[in-house]
Amino acid sequence: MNKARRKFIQSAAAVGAGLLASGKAIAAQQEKQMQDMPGMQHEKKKAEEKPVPQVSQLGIALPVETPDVPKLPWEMDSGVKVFHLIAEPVKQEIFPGRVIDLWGYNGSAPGPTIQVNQGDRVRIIVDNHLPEATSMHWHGFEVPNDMDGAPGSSQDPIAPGGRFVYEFTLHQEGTYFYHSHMAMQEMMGMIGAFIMHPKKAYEPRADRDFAVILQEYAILPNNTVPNSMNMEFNWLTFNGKAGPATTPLIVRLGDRVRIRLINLGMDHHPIHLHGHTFAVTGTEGGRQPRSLWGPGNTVLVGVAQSRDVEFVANNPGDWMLHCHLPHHMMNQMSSMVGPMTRKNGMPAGLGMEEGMGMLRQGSATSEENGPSLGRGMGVGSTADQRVVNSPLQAEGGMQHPGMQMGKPEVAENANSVPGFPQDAFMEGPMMAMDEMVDKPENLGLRRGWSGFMMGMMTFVRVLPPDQYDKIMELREKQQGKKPMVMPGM
Ligand SMILES: [Cu+2]
Repeated sequence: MNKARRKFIQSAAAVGAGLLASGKAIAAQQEKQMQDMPGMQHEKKKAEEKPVPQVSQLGIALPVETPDVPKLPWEMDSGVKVFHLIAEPVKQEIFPGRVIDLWGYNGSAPGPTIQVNQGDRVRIIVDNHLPEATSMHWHGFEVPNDMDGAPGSSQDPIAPGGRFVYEFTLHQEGTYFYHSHMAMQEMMGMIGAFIMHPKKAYEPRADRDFAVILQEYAILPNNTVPNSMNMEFNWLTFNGKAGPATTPLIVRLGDRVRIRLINLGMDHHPIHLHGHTFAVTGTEGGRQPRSLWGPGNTVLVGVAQSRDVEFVANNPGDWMLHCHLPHHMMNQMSSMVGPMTRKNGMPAGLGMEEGMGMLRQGSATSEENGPSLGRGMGVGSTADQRVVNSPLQAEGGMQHPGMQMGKPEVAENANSVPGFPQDAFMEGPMMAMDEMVDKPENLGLRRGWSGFMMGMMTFVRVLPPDQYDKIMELREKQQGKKPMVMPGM
């Protein structure tokens, strides 16, 4: 190993360690590097005044923002951009107070976002700090076979404590991603965005460019480790956060906005945007020809796919952006079991195990089990009784710090109406936690908004310039501070 190379690896290791130790220092370093990136100076200037698009701006890349996910810094080594990724266990707070055990990269799941320019030569050092072997696949990259990261065929798996150095030249452009090529590791969070900016800027030019990674986890109550074998998921995330902990995408009224959606999991996600009509302008294979840009407001992002959507944010307001699968708009979904009542005498399911759908014998629709998967059928069932510490009890009862416990709005005859209450029905004013997820991007949202935002859900906030600038200013001030605090914990 030559001197320069050794020096680099040492500094790269320091960068890796720094990512874990000092978010602030790294943020400053990233800031500098992003400034060096073509287009960043332009981005800075934009905070003061919205520039008129000029021909000279062609060829300038607009950096992509991945809310809640760090950017991966790099170092130059004789014309090669060198990145360092550490595969490791990660404690990820996906929701206030809900810290789960995932596997990711450099302290984050999803891993940090890599941004390069078309034509760049990159070297990516992958260290394995997992207790088992891993391999890194560059999804959709047209690279030499021995750089593909297919364990067993293109390389040996990277042993625990081991390292593999990937190096290739990128001739493609678009929304790509990297991920572990061990299937179960994918289900533990091991993916990150890899944005290749085109040599010649896309037309029409976007003002804001975001990346959102879609993930899902099955975590049983009182567990912190996802069940990677499960086929139904109860925690759905955008960039590693479940609503309302997701960070809204902040845009100026009139901006042209690009959102890059990336999906790697067991489910396909129909992502829907309120109040706007978009076009799908790119896939995991790069930019789509313009002749394919049909109008839409929902895009199905299949497993292993990416979809770029673009629209002009011409409709002011706070607009939901979410997966439209009903179960993916919920948090911690599970069948109703035990004493969780909204009113006296709610028909509950059977025991914990049956209620969770973990059958020991018989089929789910059998005579004995049918009614238990979910809840009982009988109107006025007395299978369950109201308990004094129920969080949903109307007369006050238990209070969670930071949560607004409103009175559940339930009709007097609610229990005599077939279909009430719905399983896992937890939306509403009593679940609001505006203060717990307070951050600049949420400034000015309607009070109680957080009670209706769950799972794969966030806002695209289309703001007038003064409000936009205010949020950006606040965000600048808060940089490096932990945005989410669980009071009393
Ligand atoms: Cu979904």
